[in-house]
Amino acid sequence: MATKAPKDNIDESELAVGARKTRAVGLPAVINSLKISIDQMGPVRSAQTLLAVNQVKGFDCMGCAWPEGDKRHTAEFCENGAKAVAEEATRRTVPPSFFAEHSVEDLLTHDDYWLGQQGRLTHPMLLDDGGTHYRAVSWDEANQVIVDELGALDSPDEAVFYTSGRTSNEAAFLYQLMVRGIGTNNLPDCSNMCHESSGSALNETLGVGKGTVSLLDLDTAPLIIIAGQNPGTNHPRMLTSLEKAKKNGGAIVAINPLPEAGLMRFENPQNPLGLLGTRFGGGTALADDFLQIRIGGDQALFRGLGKHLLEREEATGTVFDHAFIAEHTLGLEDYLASLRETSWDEITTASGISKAEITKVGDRMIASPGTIVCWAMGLTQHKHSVSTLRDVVNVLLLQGNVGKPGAGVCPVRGHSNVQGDRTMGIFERMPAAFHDALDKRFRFESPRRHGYDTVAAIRAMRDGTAKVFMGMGGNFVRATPDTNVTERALRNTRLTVQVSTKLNRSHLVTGTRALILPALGRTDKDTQSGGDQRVTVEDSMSAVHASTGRLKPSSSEMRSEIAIVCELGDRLFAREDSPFRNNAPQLDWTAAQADYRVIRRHISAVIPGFDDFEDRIDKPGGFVLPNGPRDSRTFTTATGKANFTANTLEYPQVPAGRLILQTLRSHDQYNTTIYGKDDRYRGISNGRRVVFLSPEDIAEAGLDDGDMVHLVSEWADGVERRAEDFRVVAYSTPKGCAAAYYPETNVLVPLDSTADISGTPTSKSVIIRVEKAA
Ligand SMILES: Nc1nc2c(c(=O)[nH]1)N[C@H]1C(S)=C(S)[C@@H](COP(=O)(O)OP(=O)(O)OC[C@H]3O[C@@H](n4cnc5c(=O)[nH]c(N)nc54)[C@H](O)[C@@H]3O)O[C@H]1N2
Ligand SMILES: Nc1nc2c(c(=O)[nH]1)N[C@H]1C(S)=C(S)[C@@H](COP(=O)(O)OP(=O)(O)OC[C@H]3O[C@@H](n4cnc5c(=O)[nH]c(N)nc54)[C@H](O)[C@@H]3O)O[C@H]1N2
Ligand SMILES: [Mo]
Repeated sequence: MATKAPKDNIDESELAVGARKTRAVGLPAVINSLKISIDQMGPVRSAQTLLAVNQVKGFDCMGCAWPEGDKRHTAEFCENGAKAVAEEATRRTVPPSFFAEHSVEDLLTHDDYWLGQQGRLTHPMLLDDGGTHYRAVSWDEANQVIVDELGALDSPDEAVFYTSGRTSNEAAFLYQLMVRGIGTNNLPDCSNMCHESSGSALNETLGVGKGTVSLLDLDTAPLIIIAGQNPGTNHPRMLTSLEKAKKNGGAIVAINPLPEAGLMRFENPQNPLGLLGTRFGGGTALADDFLQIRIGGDQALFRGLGKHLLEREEATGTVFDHAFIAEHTLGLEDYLASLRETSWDEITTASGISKAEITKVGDRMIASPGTIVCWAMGLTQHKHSVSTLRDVVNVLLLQGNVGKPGAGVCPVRGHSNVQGDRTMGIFERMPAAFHDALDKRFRFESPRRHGYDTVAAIRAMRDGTAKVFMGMGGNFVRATPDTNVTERALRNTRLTVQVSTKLNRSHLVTGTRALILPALGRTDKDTQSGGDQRVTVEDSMSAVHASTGRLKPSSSEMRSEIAIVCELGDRLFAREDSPFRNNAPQLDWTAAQADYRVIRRHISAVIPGFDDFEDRIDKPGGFVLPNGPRDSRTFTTATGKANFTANTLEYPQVPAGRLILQTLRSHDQYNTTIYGKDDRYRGISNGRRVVFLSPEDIAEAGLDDGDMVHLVSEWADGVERRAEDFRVVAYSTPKGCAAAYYPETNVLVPLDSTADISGTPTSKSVIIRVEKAA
């Protein structure tokens, strides 16, 4: 079957470009979220659902991983959380009749927006070998297909099991157990494309792959540096914390190539003055300093901050926290040598930021009793992301900014349970201690060879060494890099299985056979034979709490992710004819499905920090997992100390006439789910195929604002990757630095262009040239 670009059905003739906004939230946000909610759910269901978001007895918002405060507002959600909820709780459905009407080939001509708008998946659907349409099947038949294909593999490593970060702790725990029971660690996840670089850098330097701050630290921080993150769109509830920090006298520094509205000024819709703010020009000014950095220049910038701290320390002797350094760290001298070797010239060239601006921020750090650095994809999706983040940690360690109030590292997570999924063992290379505990509890031998991460999984499918793909949520084909290569890779498999809530392109780019398994989401009531169930999630600050859905599912054929895994587990391991009976994990899958408390007891036994799990999630707000650096300045690294590191300074080298492109999110999307075609804060409406360029670059390329262009990515393998028909938008971004939306531009990200050590695709640094469309 030929791959038709979904572009065929895209009409962007109404695309309009208006003024960029200089502030976030306020009244338009409330109106926009209500409109989308009522369109999708109707007024009654909207009120029912939105009032239960993030409430103690309600469900956890699947919009992002930002934590909830102790005192909850009646409406503890944000515009984009409301959109995420509406997207899931929609009354629209995609029943079997829909698939009878639309062939797969027909569906392939529609874009992500159209596909997502069709509604919730309601029945297990099978695409037969050579079939043109999906047809409804029973759960029994669907499971049999999976069991047969897995049973027929020459090695369990020929199967790949992806996870997206919405999966609950309970589902994730059983899913990894099932996969390891089959005999493989091929557990790639969305984290491989997201915060893997953070985990790599933090584990090595601090001994935990997670953040070391609490919400209280953030609210009371004297200085917050936010690098490579757009909280106004992607973590709107973080703005409430930033507003509190400002009111408490804290300062904020934003480091970003773009002047993102949410970093500049905030009007809180949960505060009456915030609502009025839009009309009266009020709200809270957020960033005290905005450093408009070149894409990929952050390592140099943090090197500059370290260099300034060193120079002031040498002059005054009062900058470093000598007691902390002596007691808790190793490697200072090598790091200081790397600072001395780096010239200010190189720092300013690489970052595009003047020495005066850098030293001003450095002086803020020197004057501040504590500093928090927050970051997201702008720091993690570059070739040199791990060394960039090591240099972030270095600067913080100089002043002992870990494990004291108002200080620390804050990698701001994406998916609402991506951090919890990792805690539960969704990782292709878990440490030996985890395997030991798992093996002991379930009396089997889990495989110890490392599995594939996301990029390795694509290579294996492309090369024919992986033959079965299963996705627990997510939209693998659209989220991953090098779209054409990835599509070929999936088409090369024997079976693709997608456990999903909504229709997406991963259901259409399939193996020889394909299954869609319709799952319950966070908002749905989950009733099993043991009664109504709740699940748990872990937020960005390591707080674990319960989530209970309340809406009646749109179809009785939908199943919880846990039920799906348990049923499969039972078939794979526990029956007379089960293909993986030898060395099967000893678990009563049926009992686990009936009552999720059983699963939580297993989790308590295997994973540290989950003692008295059930009791502790009865408490409002749940409980916080132990964190050595935060709680007691304990660093369980290889050396037993927090490690300074000496890194080679890197930054993107862009050939003449070329630009560096970052691929980012609009305000109306959730990763590959497109809620609408506006990007309000950046002034875009009714379209997504835009490329933001600096006025200087537009002039140099002989283009005009509004021209249509093709984006061509150039990479070491000599392959030209093209994304066509984008409209040029003149925008405030450093010269040489372009921006366009993901996932339309994933086709430009080469599969083999990955971050050193973490393997994350370099989605924020793609070298391109811009061709004027004929
Ligand atoms: N509404 C909504 N919420 C979401 C998501 C969503 O799609 N929609 N996605 C969720 C997920 S999975 C994630 S991971 C997070 C993502 O949250 P973000 O990381 O905020 O998402 P991006 O849109 O990728 O934005 C990256 C930011 O980094 C900046 N940037 C790009 N390159 C550089 C650089 O080299 N240096 C610096 N300093 N900055 C740079 C960009 O200008 C942009 O502001 O959000 C989560 N929340
Ligand atoms: N170019 C570029 N590529 C990127 C990025 C980038 O910035 N630039 N960002 C990367 C990042 S940070 C991430 S996290 C990945 C995201 O990658 P994914 O997590 O794979 O993608 P999503 O778009 O979040 O997945 C959406 C789909 O998940 C399903 N879904 C939603 N809720 C549920 C649920 O509760 N259960 C189940 N079973 N299914 C559900 C729906 O069917 C929906 O279509 O993309 C990465 N790709
Ligand atoms: Mo993410």
